[in-house]
Amino acid sequence: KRISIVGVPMDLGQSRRGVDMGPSAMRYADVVERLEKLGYEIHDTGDIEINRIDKEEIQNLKFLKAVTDGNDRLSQAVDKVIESGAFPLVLGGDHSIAIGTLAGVSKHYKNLGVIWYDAHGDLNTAETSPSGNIHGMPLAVSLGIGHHTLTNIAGYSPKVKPENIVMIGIRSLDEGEKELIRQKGIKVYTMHEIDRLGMATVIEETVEYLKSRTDGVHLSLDMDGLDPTDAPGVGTPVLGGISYRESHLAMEILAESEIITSAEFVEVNPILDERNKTAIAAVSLMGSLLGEKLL
Ligand code: DIR
Ligand code: MN
Ligand code: MN
Ligand code: MN
Repeated sequence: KRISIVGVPMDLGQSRRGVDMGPSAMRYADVVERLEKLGYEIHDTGDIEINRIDKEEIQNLKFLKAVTDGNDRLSQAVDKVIESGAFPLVLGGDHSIAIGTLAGVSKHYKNLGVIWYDAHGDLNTAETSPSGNIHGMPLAVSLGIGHHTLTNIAGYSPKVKPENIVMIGIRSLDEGEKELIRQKGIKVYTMHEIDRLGMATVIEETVEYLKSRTDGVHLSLDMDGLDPTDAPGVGTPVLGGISYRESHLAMEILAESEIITSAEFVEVNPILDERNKTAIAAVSLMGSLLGEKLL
């Protein structure tokens, strides 16, 4: 089995500089060595080129051109990885890069499933966004909702159907995002359901739900889905999140299920971190997702 790592040093989708160093921080936390130990052949393809083209904001979309341009390159890189037969593992970078990852992945599946592990919904548009930050928009864009330069990356839209999405760890939503979730009937496990049902049940239900209706599942894991005590190195922390242990359990059950066909780990910001704790946690979760076991 082969894994191709794609680094995306993107920090223009949000307002805290430094998340562009996320891929370096995860490499420094030995992502390659850790996954090699599991018996995979690892190919680190290096980083996607990100160019800061524009400074000004276009219609409440900050750095639209630069984000579009980088995601366009990312989608081509991910597409190539899948064509080569390897598992794509994308290292962010802010969450705006999910636009490019999903554009590269989704064309290879008739019914791609997406697990969105995040404190936030990332379902804003230029019209509903309080910030103009594109990292708050990638799931909407992938549904075909948003600025056409973003929705049309890789030349097709939408990349995912609302009924093929499961959101986990959600605890911060803007009004427009709440409306979109209700209108599209997207399946959501907020922190309330995680507390009430327990993570094991949440993930078992998620697997059951996606297994029957999809032919591949992408995991998009925003490290701010975790509680800030376990993942302090993120730009938009929200109290009351998923613990390190619950996250490991989630990854282990996903590994057993064998439904995951691509993954990305985003929003690791080493400038805001404590001794690379968040990158180390991310790499540890990748280990569990890809089959690591104690015994
Ligand atoms: C907020 C924050 N909903 C926004 N979003 C974040 O700017 O759209 N997403 N932090 O990860
Ligand atoms: Mn292709
Ligand atoms: Mn996010
Ligand atoms: Mn988030």
